[in-house]
Amino acid sequence: MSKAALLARYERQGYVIVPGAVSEAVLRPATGLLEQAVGDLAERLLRAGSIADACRDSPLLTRLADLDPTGRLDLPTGWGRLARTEEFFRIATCPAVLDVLEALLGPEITYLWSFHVRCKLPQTFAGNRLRHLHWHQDAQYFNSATRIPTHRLHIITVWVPLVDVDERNGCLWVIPGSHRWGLQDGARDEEGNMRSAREVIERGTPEPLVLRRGDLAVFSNLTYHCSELNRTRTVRWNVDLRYLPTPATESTAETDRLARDYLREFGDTEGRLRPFPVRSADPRTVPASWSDHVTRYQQGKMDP
Ligand SMILES: O=C(O)CCC(=O)C(=O)O
Repeated sequence: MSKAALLARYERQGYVIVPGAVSEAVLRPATGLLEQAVGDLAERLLRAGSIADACRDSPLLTRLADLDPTGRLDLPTGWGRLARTEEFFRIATCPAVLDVLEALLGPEITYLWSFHVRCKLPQTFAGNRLRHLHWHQDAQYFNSATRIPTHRLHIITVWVPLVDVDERNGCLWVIPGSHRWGLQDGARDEEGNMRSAREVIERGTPEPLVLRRGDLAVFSNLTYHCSELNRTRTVRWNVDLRYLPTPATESTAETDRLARDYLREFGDTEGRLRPFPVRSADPRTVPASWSDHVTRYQQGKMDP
């Protein structure tokens, strides 16, 4: 699809799907890291006597679920620390992702360290915070975490499936056109997940984002989305990443001013995880590699 067609579709729907955007060469190292992390967890649980079998032959798609056939353990659903690694950095900065973002955000793009590496466990699992994520706008999260009215900024989420996803294993759903409704009221529920104050599905027709590994789902901070139960025995793995246009330093435009405040505040709250440019007409501002990024933007304070 041309850049203009991508932008037109995104502006109409509030989201786009980009099939086959990310190659195995980019995805494979990150998946390998996850396999290793799940393997380490399995060995720890085995040593602690919490499980009977480390399921060493199980693939990433099922291993966590296989470890705990009765779903009684409180297995982790967030693996975000892994995102602070070269393997996941390569997904966040891969040209295929940035080309899509350039079509939607323009040529100056900043990566926000607002990322998740998530697994949605089968619905029967205890302590599964990702079991059912209710309808929300990402701006509802950003606004509740900062003083800045971030819904006036254009922040994009890139949702990268690491396994094929559909209605059975808890894919994302979106409400096309909901990005034009403006910011809606919402609050965190008892599990810390955002929930909208009003029933939103009456206002639109939800669509499932059926994706294969390598595809991308890209949506705005105002687009309503949710994910439902994983009704399979497999584990739904994904990464989600966030970006915004880099504000012009000298500009007095309101969005540039808000974005500068937001980035300053974001940097303060996250400390080590300072947002950084991933694409620019001035390539000197963009880290050329993971180690360049660590040196220039993490000030040597990386301690995942
Ligand atoms: O991955 C999910 O199930 C939900 C993700 C989500 O809400 C997000 O990426 O903003």
